[in-house]
Amino acid sequence: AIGPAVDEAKVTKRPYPTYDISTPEAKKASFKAIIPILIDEACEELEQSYEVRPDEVAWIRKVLDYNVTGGKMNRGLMVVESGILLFGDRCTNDDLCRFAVLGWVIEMLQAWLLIADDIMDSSVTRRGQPCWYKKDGLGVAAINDAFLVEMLLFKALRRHFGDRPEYSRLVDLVMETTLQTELGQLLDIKCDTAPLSAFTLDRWTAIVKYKTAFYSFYLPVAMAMVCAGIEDRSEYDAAREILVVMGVYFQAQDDFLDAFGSHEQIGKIGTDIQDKKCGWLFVNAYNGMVDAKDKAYLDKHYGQPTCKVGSKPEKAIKEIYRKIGLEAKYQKYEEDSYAQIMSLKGSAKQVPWAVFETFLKKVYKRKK
Ligand code: GPP
Ligand code: MG
Ligand code: MG
Ligand code: MG
Repeated sequence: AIGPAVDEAKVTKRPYPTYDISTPEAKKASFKAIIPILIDEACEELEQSYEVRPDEVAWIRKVLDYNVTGGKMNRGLMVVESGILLFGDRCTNDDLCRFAVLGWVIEMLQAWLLIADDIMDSSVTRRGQPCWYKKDGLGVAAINDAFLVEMLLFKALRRHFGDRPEYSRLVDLVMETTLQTELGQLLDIKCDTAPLSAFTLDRWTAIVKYKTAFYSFYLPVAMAMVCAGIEDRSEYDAAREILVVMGVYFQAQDDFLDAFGSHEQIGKIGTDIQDKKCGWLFVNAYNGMVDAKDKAYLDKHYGQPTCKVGSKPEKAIKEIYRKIGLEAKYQKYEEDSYAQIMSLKGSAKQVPWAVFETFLKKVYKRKK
């Protein structure tokens, strides 16, 4: 389909490579082999249809190289895993490559969200290197790069799915999921001006369900379900219920690791205490675990200018977290989440349980 805005006939789609899924290593390598193709196609299209000059094309290539690759790729790989399990024997090489394209579409979504999130959170490092906005003093100009990656994700989707029946559903799914994520982010950043008394477990759950669970867990599986032609609303509802529990658990891990993970392992320096985040650790500590003295300390310092990363009050707050036994509470929470997820086995009829099990295996008790 040729849109009214630009002449897309000029853009050639690269042929798909052979996608080897015979071993876990081959699966990962095959997935990784798709992103250079998408980046090349994007750069070619920008040059040919949008008159983007060589220097700016090179810039956009750098934005994509720096921000889209280098993550754990859990979300992207899960589209392929789900697709393989849903398609079974009818899965062709082209199907596999298309699942991988969708996987990279999520990784691109993640890339632009993280560029923006790191600005909002005043973070310094990501994936073991400077956050994009911190690189070479880029600063707020990084916002436009985030927007560009967002729109290039839709170009990749259009290029690879534009003539397919599932195209409009995929676009709708990505847009809805982006809105959900932004609404979660809104709740997250509004904590900045909210009183600590508003930091309840309910608020935390609402934040993380929206800012993380939908795009990280529901989206990869739902994309594969759309490709498989699943039409029943109830199937999407059942899958969503399971995947949201997993996503909420995943963000609890992220919040835990923000304070207790090593920088080397998580590739970033935690900013939640400095940023006054409504995180899992704070919410649990503040609501019922701390005594009056520690509560007063949190009231005085949590998210205050006295509490920058590496400062004494920031360290003291982590010490309070340790002292009151939050680590044990977190381990209990891990076990409970696992049990809750397992109790939902069988609720989705057309999606094999192996899809959820594979996802759970990738994240359960993770340390990075
Ligand atoms: C993770 O929160 C949430 C996101 C990355 C969603 C961002 C949404 C936007 C609309 C920009 P986090 O800040 O705890 O993640 P991290 O610890 O990786 O910085
Ligand atoms: Mg952040
Ligand atoms: Mg954030
Ligand atoms: Mg975090």
